[in-house]
Amino acid sequence: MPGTFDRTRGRALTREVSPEFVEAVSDFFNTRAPDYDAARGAQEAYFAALRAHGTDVVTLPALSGHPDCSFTEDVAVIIDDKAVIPNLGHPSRDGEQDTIAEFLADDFEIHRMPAGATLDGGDVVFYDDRFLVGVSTRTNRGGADFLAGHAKQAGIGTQIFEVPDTTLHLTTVCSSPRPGTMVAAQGHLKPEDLAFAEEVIWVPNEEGYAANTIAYGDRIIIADGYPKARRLMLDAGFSITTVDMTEFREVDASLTCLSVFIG
Ligand code: CIR
Repeated sequence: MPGTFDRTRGRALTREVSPEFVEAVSDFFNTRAPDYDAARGAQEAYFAALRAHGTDVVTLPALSGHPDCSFTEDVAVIIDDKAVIPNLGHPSRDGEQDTIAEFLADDFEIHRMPAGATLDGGDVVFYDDRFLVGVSTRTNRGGADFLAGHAKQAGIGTQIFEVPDTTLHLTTVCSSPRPGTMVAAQGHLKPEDLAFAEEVIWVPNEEGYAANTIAYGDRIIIADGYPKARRLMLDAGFSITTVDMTEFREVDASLTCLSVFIG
C-alpha cells in the first residue's frame, strides 16, 4: 500500500561474520573480546530462526578488512523499489556498501548519498506510515534528510529523533513489532517521543537490549536472556522465539542489524 511501510519479510540479505570479528567496533557493551566461532554459530541459529518464519536468507561472503561486515542492516534502507545506500557513520565501515549495492542493483534502483551525509540503517525504525530516524554519532542531519527525501517520494513520513548518548543506534532501544505498537527501552526514550504510537511496551532499562525485535505478525524474535521483556511481550499477545545474541551484543549489535529485509 502506498504511504505505508511494507512489513513483508520474504527475503533477507545477510553476510557471513568476518574472520576479523574480534576487531569489530565496540563502544558501548565491550566486556570482553568477541569470539568468532561463537558468533558464527549464533549467526547460523539466527538464520534458522528467520527461515523458520518463512524468510529466504541470502548470505554474501565475509568482506576482507571489514570486521563489522555482517551487520547488513546498516548498509541499505529499502523503500519500495529503491535501495538507499548510505555513507556509514564509522570510518572503519566505509567500503561495506559496494558489494551490497551491487547485489541489490538487480532488483532495486540504487541511490547513494552525497558526500558529507552519513547514516547507519540501524538508526532507521519503520512504524506504519513513517520512518523514525535517529540523529546519532553515526547518522547526521544530512543523512536523515536524504532518507526523508526518498521516503517522502514514496508517501512515507519521517520523524527525527535525537539518539541519546546512552546508546549507539535508534534500533538498539526501540522497534515496532506490529502496526500501532512500539517496544521501547526505559531510560533511553521518553514517553513523549513515542506519543504517536497507540501502544508502547516499555521494557525495563536493564533489559533494554530486548526492545529490538523482528516481527512476523504476532510472532516475534527477540534476544535470549531477557525474561522480564519476554514476559511483557507475551502479555501483549506475542508468541516468541529467542536467539542468543551474546557475541554480537559485545560489539554493540542488535538482533535486527544482522539482516536487511529486501522483499
Ligand atoms: C558498529 O559499531 O558499527 C558495529 N560494531 C555494530 C553495528 C550494529 N548495527 C546495528 O545494530 N544496526
